[in-house]
Amino acid sequence: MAAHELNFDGLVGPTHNYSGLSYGNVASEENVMAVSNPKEAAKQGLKKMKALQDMGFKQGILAPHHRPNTDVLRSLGFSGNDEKVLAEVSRVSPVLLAAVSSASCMWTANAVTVSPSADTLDGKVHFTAANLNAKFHRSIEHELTSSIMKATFGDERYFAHHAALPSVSQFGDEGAANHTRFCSDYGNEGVEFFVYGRRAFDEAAPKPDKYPARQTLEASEAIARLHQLPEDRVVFAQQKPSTIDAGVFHNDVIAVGNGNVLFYHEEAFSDTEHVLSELDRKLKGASLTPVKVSSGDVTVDEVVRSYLFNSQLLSKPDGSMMLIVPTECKEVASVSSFLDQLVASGGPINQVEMFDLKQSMQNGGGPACLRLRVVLTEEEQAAVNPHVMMSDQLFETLNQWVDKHYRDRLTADDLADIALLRESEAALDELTQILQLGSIYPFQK
Ligand code: SUG
Repeated sequence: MAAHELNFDGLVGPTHNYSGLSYGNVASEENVMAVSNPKEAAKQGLKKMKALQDMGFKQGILAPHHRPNTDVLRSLGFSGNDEKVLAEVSRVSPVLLAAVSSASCMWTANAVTVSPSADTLDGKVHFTAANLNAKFHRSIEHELTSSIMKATFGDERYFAHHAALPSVSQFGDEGAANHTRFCSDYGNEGVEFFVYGRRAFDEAAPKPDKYPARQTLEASEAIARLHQLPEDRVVFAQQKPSTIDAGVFHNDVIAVGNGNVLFYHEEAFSDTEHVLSELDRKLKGASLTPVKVSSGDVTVDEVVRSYLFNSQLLSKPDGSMMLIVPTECKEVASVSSFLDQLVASGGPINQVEMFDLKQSMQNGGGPACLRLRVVLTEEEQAAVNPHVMMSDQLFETLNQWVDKHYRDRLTADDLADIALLRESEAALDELTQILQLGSIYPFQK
């Protein structure tokens, strides 16, 4: 059955800030306390979405979460009205205030794992919300993420939604950032590739020494079971632990795949030869086309600085592929010349487009972090909430909405400002009407 890939980008929320909350994510740590610009961040994201839509790709939008989340603070013992809770938490624990204020849900590659209907035994599209339990500020995302998913993909005839896995580190799950699907054509049965950082129930198994491995094999296996993926459509592989220690906190910072192409760095996986042959064997109707980058061309350190692999690899109508990369790729000389060679090489990737996503990049989120890929048949597409799909009109409306509600400067001190919380609520209330999401936020109930 004919199917397409749709990209759903996270709209950056009004509290976007730099709080250094993600140990192991180099950009997040380096930019702690930098002044953020939420208005610019939201507009940079919208610009990428619109450009892709203009190029003929199908583009959707996922709404931001309400922040600061004072209910989470109440669950931690802060009491009273919002003003009182904010004043108290900023006095006793600014880091907690930062955590409940993060706009991190913008990185929708981490929101859920999605399996298209061609891969699943019951023929439905399956979604599992990621528990994101490696970082407190992200662990508070999954409940609302599930509501937003259900408001977007609501028709139970086509879509099956699973709650996040148990919120313990043994089932640490970071969503689609460690999941890639290969196929001969989007509508055909594919092979789903799960990359994990460690085995949770085997203390002797290899794992990174310095930084946390956020995704476990046990979590990936549970998702494959929930999504009813037969063994011959699944490959599990370990990310090389040394790359996690070098700042590659998700597989999507060192590899990206689309169709039958895997664009990867030679240091990405623990056992590359085995990974490539298993993917090739399980991929039906096509052979795997690996596009390797060696350390001699680009070092792992340069990978982390440029976010070369945190790119979107998109199929063009003629079957060739385009790579959407952040402008940081231009600033790292080896990466820039590698990309020139890649386009000239006659391989499957023959076009590179750069986008300025600096506001998100300074928190370690590139083009691929900002989007969730959902492969849908035409019938399934018709069942998606049409009001979240990008259009010329929606682009205009959302830019005006950002202009009306967003600040262009935010520091750590501003997070305690009750006016910021009220501005954010007003913005999101209006957004639920624009995107026709219903009353998804607790402050609307
Ligand atoms: O989880 N950064 C995010 C970036 C997520 C990137 N996603 C993918 N690679 N798919 C994270 O580390 C930083 C927030 C701060 O420091 O304020 C942050 O959460």
